[in-house]
Amino acid sequence: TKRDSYEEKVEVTDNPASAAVRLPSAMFLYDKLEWRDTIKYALKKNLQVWCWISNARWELGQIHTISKDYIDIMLSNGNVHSVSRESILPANPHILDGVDNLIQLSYLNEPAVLHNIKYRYANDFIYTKAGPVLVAVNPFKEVPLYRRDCVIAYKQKLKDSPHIFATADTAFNEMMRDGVNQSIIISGESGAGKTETTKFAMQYLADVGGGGSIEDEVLQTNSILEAFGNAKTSRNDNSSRFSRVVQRETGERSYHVFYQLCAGASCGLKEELNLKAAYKYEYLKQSDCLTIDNVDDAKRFHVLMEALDVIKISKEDQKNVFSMLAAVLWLGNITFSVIDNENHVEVILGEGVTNAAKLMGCGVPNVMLSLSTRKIQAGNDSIVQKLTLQQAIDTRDALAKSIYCNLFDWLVGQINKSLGVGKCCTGRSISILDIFGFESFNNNGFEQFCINYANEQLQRHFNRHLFKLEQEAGSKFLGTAEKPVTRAVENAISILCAIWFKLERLVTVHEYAQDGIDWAKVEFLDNTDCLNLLEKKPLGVISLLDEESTFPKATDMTFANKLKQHLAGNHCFKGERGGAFRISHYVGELPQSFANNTLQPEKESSRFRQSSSFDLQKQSIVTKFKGQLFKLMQQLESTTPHFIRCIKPNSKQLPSMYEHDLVLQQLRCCGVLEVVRISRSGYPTRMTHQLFAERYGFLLLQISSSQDALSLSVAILQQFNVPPEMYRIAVLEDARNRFLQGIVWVQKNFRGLQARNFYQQLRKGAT
Ligand code: AD9
Ligand code: MG
Repeated sequence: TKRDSYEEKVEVTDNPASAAVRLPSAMFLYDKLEWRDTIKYALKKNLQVWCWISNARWELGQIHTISKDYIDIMLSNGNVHSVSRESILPANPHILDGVDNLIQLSYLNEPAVLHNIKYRYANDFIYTKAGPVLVAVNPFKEVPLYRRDCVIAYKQKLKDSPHIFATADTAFNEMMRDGVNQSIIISGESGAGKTETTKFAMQYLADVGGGGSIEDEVLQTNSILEAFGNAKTSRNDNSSRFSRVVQRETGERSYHVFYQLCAGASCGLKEELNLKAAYKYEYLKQSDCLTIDNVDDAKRFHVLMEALDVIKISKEDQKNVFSMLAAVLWLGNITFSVIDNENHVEVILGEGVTNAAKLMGCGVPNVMLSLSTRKIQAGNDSIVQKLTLQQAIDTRDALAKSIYCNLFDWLVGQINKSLGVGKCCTGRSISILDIFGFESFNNNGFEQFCINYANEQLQRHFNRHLFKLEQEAGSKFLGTAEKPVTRAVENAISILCAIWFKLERLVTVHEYAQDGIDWAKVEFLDNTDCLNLLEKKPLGVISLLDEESTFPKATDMTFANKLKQHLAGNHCFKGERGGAFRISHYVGELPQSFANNTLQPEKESSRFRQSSSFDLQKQSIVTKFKGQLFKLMQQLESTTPHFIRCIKPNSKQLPSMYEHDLVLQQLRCCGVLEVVRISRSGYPTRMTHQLFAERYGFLLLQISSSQDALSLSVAILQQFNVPPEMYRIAVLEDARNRFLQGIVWVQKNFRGLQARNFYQQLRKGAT
């Protein structure tokens, strides 16, 4: 490309130290200087300067000339555009194309980040670090990154490029070294690759953690969890889902296991369960989608049965599991007839109710009564009330969901029992959380409400961990001059980590002060107000939803009015517009539709709770969800987190396709850009004096008499008015090298206590 050919042409002859330099390196420095002066300087030196120009989408251009108000940019097609200074952003030099970690970019702007991720993705490097966060772009094809040799390479530290194995390895080592539980938190939107990433993390951990039969068992659990927990949606053929047993969008499927059972059960099993083909069941046929391309449900059923064997679920229990699945399917075929002009109903006696009753082990009359009436407690008496058609349908569906939910919980319990969870000798763990990211569709219902609420909590965890801890460590360091690293460092490796840690903190704090970015600015990331809006008692969205769902006459509009009345004061509540209320989430304003959506699931569940016949669910869905989320957050708080953000490169689920806007929106959604900005303020560019002098020496206006690399470097920095603190990094780099050499020397010559004494001395020396 043009840039390549340009670089070939650059020859720098006015400084011997720069003989090897072939790059328009002025760009490296010009974000530290007045931009126009820098460009002028570079142009005077005949250097080409590249920038991003906002032209429908970001396009790379070359700065041609610069006048008082405009800058002329030449695009790749040769056209020259006159633009204002504000509409361009600096581009990174070619040498930084595809860096491993985004913090290494000299210019950190959206087009630069997008370009870097795209560049790597095009070369099948689907992983990139964004400071401490791992970004994983879904390749939508098989990539040769997960073979056993790759596991071994990471295990033996022969490789350290960004990879899910590297992250899993770090978690494992930190658990072993510090004795602290770890968590790997994987988020991203539907189809971004969270579950696949989870499986690769499990593959790696199962290998380092033991291998052999445990590994097999752990990996087999995936087919069980996926059969019962995953379904085809419009965004992902194998989407991890919940609550879709009774209803879903056209073109989507219910949980895989139902279709697998119908397709793969033996003749004997089919007879026992009175099982029919999938299209005979209302719950399955309603969405007009019974199969998935390239997926053989019958074959998957056999894989599932093998996995159930591996985790030692007895044949009898397996049959009970299948009976419950068949019971759910038959429940869906139960119909009602209206018996009076108040719309009260009776269950129609047909194969639906007889089969469901048989499979559930109940009498047919009992089931018929339970689905068409409810008992209400009035003082000491209980009154039996007939249900209307809608109430009866809701009760039937709620029972089906509840059976499925209990079955799923039971299975998870069995899996844990079989894997001996909790019986591990050290009692330490690595938790992997595979969780949907923020979602916003045209029509955001109750499901999106819960998803976005969970993400808001996770975002707080993320912010707290990355920003607040950074801030605390920084102020401690500044305030007391005490070393931020207090943990006793036992071996050479952790001493090394400690020094790096200190280095990061030191520079971070300095940078913030230097650039006038006070910590308060980072506070805008704080999402406490949004969480208050959602969960404050008694006047938060959740409490109000809870309350409203118990009123039989409540409608979406009464709920809307209640929200308006009580929440108008919170700036995250954006009021009602077009049949939706809006919540200002961490990632922006997201509409929350009313229409039969938000209130409806709660009303359904409330009715179900009031019915004494099936007293399976005691809490409202949202309260239960809140409780589960609270527990999850508590569990996460006690771990060292490792964050992975999965990115979907296109919405077509196709390989080699990169949609800029889609990627950008996801990067913004998961706060990657902020993380990089914050992490980058630790100035990650680390170069030896020699390299620095070689790279930038030719920029010196006055040829220095000294040939010593450090003096040359300092002269360059001074010429460009780079503040003196900027090259403290170089001094520490030296200290690091000396220190590393020292460690090697000690390791070669000493052991035990003696070695430890030397390490202490080395540490003091390096400090
Ligand atoms: V959902 O929120 O559960 O709907 P996920 O979990 O984020 O979603 P999933 O892991 O299921 O997405 O990935 C979707 C599909 O992308 C998979 O079925 C694979 O076909 C594909 N994928 C994802 N990651 C990889 C990968 N590392 N290598 C190859 C991948 N294919
Ligand atoms: Mg998933």
